[in-house]
Amino acid sequence: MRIDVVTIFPEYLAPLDLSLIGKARRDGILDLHVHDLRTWTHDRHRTVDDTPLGGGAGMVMKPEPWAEAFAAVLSAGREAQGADAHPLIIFPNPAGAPFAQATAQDWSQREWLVLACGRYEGIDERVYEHLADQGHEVALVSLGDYVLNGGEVAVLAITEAVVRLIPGVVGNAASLVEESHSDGLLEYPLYTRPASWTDPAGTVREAPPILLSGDHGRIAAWRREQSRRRTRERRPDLLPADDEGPAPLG
Ligand code: J9T
Repeated sequence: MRIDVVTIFPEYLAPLDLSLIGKARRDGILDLHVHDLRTWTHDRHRTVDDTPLGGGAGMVMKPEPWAEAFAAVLSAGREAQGADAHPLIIFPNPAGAPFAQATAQDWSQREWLVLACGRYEGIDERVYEHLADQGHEVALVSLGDYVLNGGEVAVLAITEAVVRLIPGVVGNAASLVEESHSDGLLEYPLYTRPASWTDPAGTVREAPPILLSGDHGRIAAWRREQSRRRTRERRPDLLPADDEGPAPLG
């Protein structure tokens, strides 16, 4: 997979050299290019923003550097990926559609993603219109209902969520199937040795005995019930509307 990131803070993306993502790059699974938007400014101050037309607080990112950036990045990408390569152009934005595990699954199968980091109040709307007019697929996605100072942190999160799903990036494929959100429920509680642990306050804490029983059928049923209970308590919005909860006793 090729990923291009356009930002005014290329150093913000330095963590993408680390851990599993860094290894995917060194292994040739991920071809990542980070670009400084200011490359495509032409004034002495390398200006990327201006005041909002119509008035209001803050600054808006100017369309010209973005249009030039996309022309250059898309043409370099086509050179590398082949003339018929089609990028998905992604703008992290608090007003976007929710980014979820299903989105990550979908995007992990694409050949080429271009991630564009907005700063200030946002990017001039005509940039999106222009890209769509050029026939590009454009997606605005939100990580949740809160505001960040810029798209960079969202790009780190999106890149990690997507790249770890590419075959060969996470060693144990089964761990991708079992984790939270992969089956629409939250993950069950996890335990490791020692089975009996005395915490620093002196309290003895036992792992659930069923996990030591060796009965894989009962363990699977217990975990499923724990997942359902946890999801009901913390994220009822993830459960089907007709979910009844545990059967009453007696
Ligand atoms: C500037 O970008 C944001 O503030 C942002 C991006 C993606 N998701 C959010 N919830 C916020």
